[in-house]
Amino acid sequence: MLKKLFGKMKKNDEEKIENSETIKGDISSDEIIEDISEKEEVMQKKVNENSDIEAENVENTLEIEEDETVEAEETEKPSLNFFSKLKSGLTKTRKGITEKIDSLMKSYGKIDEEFLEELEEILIVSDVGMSTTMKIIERLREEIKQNKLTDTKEVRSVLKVILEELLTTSKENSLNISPSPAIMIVIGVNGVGKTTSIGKLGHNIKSMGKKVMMAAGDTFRAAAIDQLKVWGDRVGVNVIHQQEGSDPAAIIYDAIQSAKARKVDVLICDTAGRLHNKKNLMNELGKVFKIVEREYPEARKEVLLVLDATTGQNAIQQAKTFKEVADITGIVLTKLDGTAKGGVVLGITSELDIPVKFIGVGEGMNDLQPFNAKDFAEALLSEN
Ligand SMILES: Nc1nc2c(ncn2[C@@H]2O[C@H](COP(=O)(O)OP(=O)(O)O)[C@@H](O)[C@H]2O)c(=O)[nH]1
Ligand SMILES: [Mg+2]
Repeated sequence: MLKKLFGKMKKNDEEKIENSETIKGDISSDEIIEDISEKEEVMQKKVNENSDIEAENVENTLEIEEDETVEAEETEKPSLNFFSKLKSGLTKTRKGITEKIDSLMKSYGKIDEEFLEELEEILIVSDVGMSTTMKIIERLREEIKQNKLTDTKEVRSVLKVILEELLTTSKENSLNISPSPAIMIVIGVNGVGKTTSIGKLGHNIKSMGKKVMMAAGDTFRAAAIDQLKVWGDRVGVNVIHQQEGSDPAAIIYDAIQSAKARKVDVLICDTAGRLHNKKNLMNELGKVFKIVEREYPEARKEVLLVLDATTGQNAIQQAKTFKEVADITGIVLTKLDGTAKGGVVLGITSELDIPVKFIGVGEGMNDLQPFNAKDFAEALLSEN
């Protein structure tokens, strides 16, 4: 379904979260969000230029936006095919890894110790991570020995296979949402791209012919609720929301009842990333998971952790923390288009054994791709 990818839609300017929150206490001591926490949060509330969102904000009642009022409005033009889109989304990472490997191959010709050391360095610098880099080099040495490789040109195809192996986890990397109903809880620290990914996922799943509903479980700020509503309008999906400051678990409860009544196939729930420490995180998410277990035992469950690729190794730290408090079924790795640190995908899959299910390669509704290990390795290492 995503094979049919269209051109980028124009960048949404209704709300730009430049930065994110700091998680304090246990989590910050792990320097989880070092990069993003240093910045101030800048919100540009342009959402309500020609809408009545302000008025809606003060209402206490549960609101549901009707399908008919929310037909997708963006016009999209067909453009690159799936694979070239993946490659172009990875441009910066490819520059960091592929181009360096290319010139390394050219300057060496023959495989020797020095060549392998330089290759190791390229991988580490590209945020693949130390232990994963070691695994790759070790596997490469085995292959070189076994197949008696001597020419550096032969390394590329061997490396592709090794990367593909590493990117393949023991777990399923397609979404577990069929048969209906299904519920998806989307978690992650602030600013990583949860709400945006929910919008894209909603669009994606809706285009599979399923009935989708979203729940605005990040109640910390009105702007976060509005942002999801804007996405709901854009992709033509109902959004269950309450006012700012409401209990997230109560919204998920309402959303589940509504999803049942309306025979929704997939309910996608946003959550707040503004959780001050591990205990808090556990409490907040724990309440949500409890409601889901109690109210929707028949639903298939996906717990998707959203990670921002631009944070490199910090993303792995975040994943480790969230893994302690939630049974994560998959990762959505965002902003791969904006970083040369795409190598972090390798670290995530090999160190955590959690499958990356989707990657974000832009801000538009079509800029979310299902992750495929073979395509990714190919896109990363193919020439030009
Ligand atoms: N370039 C790029 N930007 C993204 C991507 N995913 C999200 N963003 C942007 O990241 C910012 C934060 O996203 P948001 O969904 O609000 O994060 P949340 O706080 O986790 O809900 C927004 O400006 C998004 O447009 C992506 O894949 N690529
Ligand atoms: Mg959000």
